[in-house]
Amino acid sequence: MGSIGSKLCHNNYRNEKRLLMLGLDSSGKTSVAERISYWTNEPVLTLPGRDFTVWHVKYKGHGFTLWDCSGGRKSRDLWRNHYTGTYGLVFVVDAGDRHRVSEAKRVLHSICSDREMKDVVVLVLVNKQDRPNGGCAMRAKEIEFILGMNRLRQKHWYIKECSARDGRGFTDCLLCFVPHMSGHPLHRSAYTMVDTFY
Ligand SMILES: Nc1nc2c(ncn2[C@@H]2O[C@H](COP(=O)(O)OP(=O)(O)O)[C@@H](O)[C@H]2O)c(=O)[nH]1
Ligand SMILES: [Mg+2]
Repeated sequence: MGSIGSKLCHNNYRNEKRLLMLGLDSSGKTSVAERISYWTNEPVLTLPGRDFTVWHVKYKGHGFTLWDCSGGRKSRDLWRNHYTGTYGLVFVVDAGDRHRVSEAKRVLHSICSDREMKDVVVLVLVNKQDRPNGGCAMRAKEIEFILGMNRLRQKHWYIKECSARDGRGFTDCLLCFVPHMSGHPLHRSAYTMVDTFY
């Protein structure tokens, strides 16, 4: 990790849990980060950069740093610089992009097979639910199957439908990252449940 990143993580915001927001380019990561920071209030944008942008958000008394990383092929090589010490992975998928969903699967499994990531809590956001796309936007259950979520070695993973455009699905989307909440069965069902607006 670069020196600015190190300072950010280890000095000023030592108690905050790092959430890495990853996924293919144009899946909606930046739009999702903006939605989450808007929804949690008190967002502070600390470090806008070319390869990643860091947001600080507070939720249920816990502080999180949300790292919105670029998803282009070249940028993906940089992701692993941020793996060590990561608490959670927010993996964003474009629900309308059937052509690249197998690429998304490869990328997700490659991230999750890194040993620095073996204990992270994984949240897959199936974004762009507002886009009918000929009526074939993929739903959470289908994505769960296509991505092979049950083959991840992470103990705690969740999947949630959302739309960064109209805001649906963001209520309590960070709940799984609240310590002592991950792994809770009721909590899991809240994520697989299809959310209505806001
Ligand atoms: N219809 C729709 N478009 C979205 C949604 N989220 C993001 N987009 C659009 O998808 C494109 C890529 O979004 P962006 O957040 O930049 O993706 P990133 O490359 O993953 O950071 C932009 O044109 C966004 O306006 C969504 O929920 N619905
Ligand atoms: Mg972006």
